[in-house]
Amino acid sequence: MDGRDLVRSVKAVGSAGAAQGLRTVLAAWRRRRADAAGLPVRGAERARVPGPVLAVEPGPGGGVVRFTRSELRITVTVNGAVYWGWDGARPEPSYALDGRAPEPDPRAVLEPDKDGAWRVVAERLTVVVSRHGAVEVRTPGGVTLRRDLPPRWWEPAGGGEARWMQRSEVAADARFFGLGGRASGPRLRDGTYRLWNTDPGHAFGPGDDPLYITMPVQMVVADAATHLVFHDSTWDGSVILREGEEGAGSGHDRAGTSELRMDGGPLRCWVLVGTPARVLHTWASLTGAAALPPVWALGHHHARWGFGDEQEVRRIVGGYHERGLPLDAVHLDIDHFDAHQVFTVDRDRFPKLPVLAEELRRDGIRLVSIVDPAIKAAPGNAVYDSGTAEDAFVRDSAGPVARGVVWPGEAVYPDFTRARVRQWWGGLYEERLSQGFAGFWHDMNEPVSFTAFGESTLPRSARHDLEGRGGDHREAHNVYALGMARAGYQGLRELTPQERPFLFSRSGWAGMQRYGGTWSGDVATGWPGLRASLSLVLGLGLCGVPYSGPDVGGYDGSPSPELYLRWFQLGAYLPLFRTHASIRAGRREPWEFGDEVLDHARVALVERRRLLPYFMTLAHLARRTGAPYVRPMWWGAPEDRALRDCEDAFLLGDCLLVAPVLDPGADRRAVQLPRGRWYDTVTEEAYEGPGQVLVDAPLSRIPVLARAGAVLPVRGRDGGLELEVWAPAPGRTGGGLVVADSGEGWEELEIERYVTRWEGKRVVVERDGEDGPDEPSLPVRVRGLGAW
Ligand code: MIG
Repeated sequence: MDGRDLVRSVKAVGSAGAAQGLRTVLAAWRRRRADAAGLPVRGAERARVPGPVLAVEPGPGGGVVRFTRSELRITVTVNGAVYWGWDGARPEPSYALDGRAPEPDPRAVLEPDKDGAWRVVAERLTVVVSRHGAVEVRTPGGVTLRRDLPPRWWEPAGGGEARWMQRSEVAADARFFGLGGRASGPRLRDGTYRLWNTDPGHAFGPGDDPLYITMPVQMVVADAATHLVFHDSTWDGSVILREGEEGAGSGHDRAGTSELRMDGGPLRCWVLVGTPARVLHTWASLTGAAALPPVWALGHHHARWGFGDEQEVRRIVGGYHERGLPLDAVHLDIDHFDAHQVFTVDRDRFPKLPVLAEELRRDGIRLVSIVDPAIKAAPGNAVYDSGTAEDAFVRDSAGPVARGVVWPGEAVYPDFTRARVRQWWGGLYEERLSQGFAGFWHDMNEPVSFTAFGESTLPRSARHDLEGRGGDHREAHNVYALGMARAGYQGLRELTPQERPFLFSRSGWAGMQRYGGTWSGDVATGWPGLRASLSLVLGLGLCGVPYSGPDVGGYDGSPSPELYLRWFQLGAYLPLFRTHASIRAGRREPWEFGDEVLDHARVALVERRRLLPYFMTLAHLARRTGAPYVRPMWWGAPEDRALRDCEDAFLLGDCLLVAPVLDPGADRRAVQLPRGRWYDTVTEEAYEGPGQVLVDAPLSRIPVLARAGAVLPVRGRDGGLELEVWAPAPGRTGGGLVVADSGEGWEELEIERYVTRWEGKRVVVERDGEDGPDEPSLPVRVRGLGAW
């Protein structure tokens, strides 16, 4: 036990009582004992590399290249992705893939290359496999995007899981993004990034890594092209990144490197090449479309750990109403449970939850419930009893059900890697629905078990079903939350087939977007935490998870009025817009920071409501194209180096550029503009990109710029849909997409295309139809004309 562990155990004692503190000490010992008995001992290991090539066996979309000590299976699939697996690994089974891997592309063939190498030529890329097993991905023009050196395995002499390592080189100008939710990004600088979903156990800042969602997904952006690489292994590991360096024309560039070290799992990977939009589209076709949120989930949410009782919830909602502040959802945390037990209600403090829910619903406000996976290990607890009857819980390697410690005390964990358990768990949401809840907030699913020392999770030796294959927590840990999300989503689909499930989850893995979104987790209150919030949302979006947002105001402590406001203003332009804080933190209601903050927060809330149809459209586009709502500045121009390094602003869809204030004391800020004309959406002043400009950022607002020619759907004063059109630059045209969704149900809606152009001194807008352009049926408001 080191000093940090001690502090942690003392904190656990202090925060949850002496009994709980004692439990965490016991749990830590138990965990250590379980792993000492249940994990294979790492004895002598044998290192192995593929060795020289022996033969090839062409097959659909590529084939198999045999080396003396391994074989490499390569397949180019019809969606333009390339897959390869060492030791003959196949793409399935996989927790990331949405169903089956796509079909091989019959046009891609394995053929001899120079020097005993082999290659597969496909439409969007060429893969070259060297004589010793280096794998290069090249653009059709022949530029190398990525060179994976021959891998190396370490095999336990007595058999068992092999560790492996693979080192890759990328262009000297390349930048790394992704790897799940990282607080220090979005650009991932030199360092080690671990792949093990982790609750840091305290409010985190940019220096904390790893966090709740890790994914072996890297987005690599370079002059020649963008590519995404996904190593499909759920095991613990780490990625060591080093950006390259350009020799300023001397010809002595140093390549960027990425080294992946994994404790196990197949050595297999997917590489997707193209523009950022193309790459994420392909990624979505592999891992599944993002769940479509109901429109209310795109509004404003207010949460807190510790509302305490129904009266307090009414007081908060009343506070929003009295001050004319739009509110769409209220979240109840674990304090509304009976003694912290999931799927129960404290009837003393929340005696009539369904009535409260109904009242709120009449005012257009939904109730969202937290859901923790761990169940109090106590006969008489209905969920424990039914789970025991189902044999639903994770077991120790020695046989008995594994126990951890969470808020309700000693707890057991459903094994979400078993289909039957997911089915059982999904049914439990019926109790939540009967209490009036409309949305679900999955927490503590890394999963967490409080321990006085060692890792705060289940023993690595704990057994999981892994869809019948059998395995332990080393393999199941990173996909625990993914399985929980799948179970919840599927359960809700069955319980309320007419409705779109709304679910977001703290932990997850590649493919989690199929079931919902996520949030920052316990981001530390402070300016660095504000910056980390944006990093998380951007990075997750580039891993295919488009819906997320921070705890506005930060999770702990008390933000200054200025920090709170700047966080609120940023949050208003992120997919999940939620104020939330710890039971030990200060208030987060917009009126708790003085009248000036209240007025400015109201403006942000009203603007968010006005933009709801635009957010809804972005949700549909995310689902259909894989493009996140919140995109890095380089989205449309990855070759623009200044944009590639811009981390303090983002594009919201195609139409808007948001430049949040991330530092105290600012009343203007520099913005790095992509090419074209951009209008300040408040002053309508026009700026010309590319290049850097200074824009006003008074306390009353953060700069939001609209792209010249943009057409976006907004809510008009009467609540109806309206088109906001920004005048195209002189001689230019523009356009935009609209999905007119009322926000409920499953109807497959059309994507409406609008185009705009100058006609003499007038800006005209037309709807692009099959039979040619048409008058738009929606009211149109043209802006940006004053700039002339
Ligand atoms: O150990 O449910 O990240 O949002 O308020 C803390 C109480 C458990 C952590 C979540 C946070 C939530 C809190 N939870």
